[in-house]
Amino acid sequence: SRTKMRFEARADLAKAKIAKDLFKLMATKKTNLCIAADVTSTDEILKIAEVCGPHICLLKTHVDIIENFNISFVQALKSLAEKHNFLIMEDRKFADIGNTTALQYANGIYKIAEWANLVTVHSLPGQSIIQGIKSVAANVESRGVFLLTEMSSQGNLINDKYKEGTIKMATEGLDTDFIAGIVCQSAECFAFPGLIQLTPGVKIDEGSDNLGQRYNTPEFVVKEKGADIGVVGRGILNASSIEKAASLYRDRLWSAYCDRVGL
Ligand code: 5FU
Repeated sequence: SRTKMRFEARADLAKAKIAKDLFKLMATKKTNLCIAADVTSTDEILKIAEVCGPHICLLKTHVDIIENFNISFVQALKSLAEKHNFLIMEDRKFADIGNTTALQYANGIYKIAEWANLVTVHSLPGQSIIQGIKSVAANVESRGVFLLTEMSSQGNLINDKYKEGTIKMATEGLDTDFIAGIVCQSAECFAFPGLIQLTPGVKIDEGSDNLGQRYNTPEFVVKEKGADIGVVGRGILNASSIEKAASLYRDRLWSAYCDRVGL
């Protein structure tokens, strides 16, 4: 099964160039930690990127929570991504028709297409949402999307039929060369080894928050649930030292991956 394969071998099977690059980056840098930089000032995000950069494969943003967004922030974040060798994902969870999504991706204040290597997308509107994003991606080789087939939140409405349709879109659709992976909670979601499983809801102290978020440990999500990349937000951001916490999560997630593939 895909969960027993090493990232290097899976890179060869990936259809999206950006997925190949991310698999290789993880294998070389020895990290499968994605930090969710959910803070509201550009300074705080840049500090997270500088301090945690050496430990992560991916930095995930919610750009619309930033209070003082500006273009020099984007330049600074891009240079830190280059310096520390990580990719940037904007967790926008697009969910509109292709034309509107294309405008939201490339235009407005944020111009996400210019700086985010990866974006998250709901499959709800159908194939046209992927086509819309792809149509305005300047360089298709350095861009890609993750489709959601499961959410970590309590009581979400995604059912089996929706999941199956989404996986079909990711593996048999028109734009498989632009789909890097799947955001989900379990290995059963898909079988194709060329897609990357990104799993949020990761915390050393399991449990939940008071707004429906549910957490599992790094070992559980990687070994039992097939996560290739674990997303950690508050588990790191609320620690007294974010640098130490990032290092700890990195070690726990990477050791779990090594155990899983027999490294
Ligand atoms: F698609 C999903 C999902 O199913 N659950 C999530 O929690 C995305 N997320 C994101 O991961 C969410 O928007 C946060 O940015 C992050 C989790 O942050 P936490 O602080 O670790 O709970």
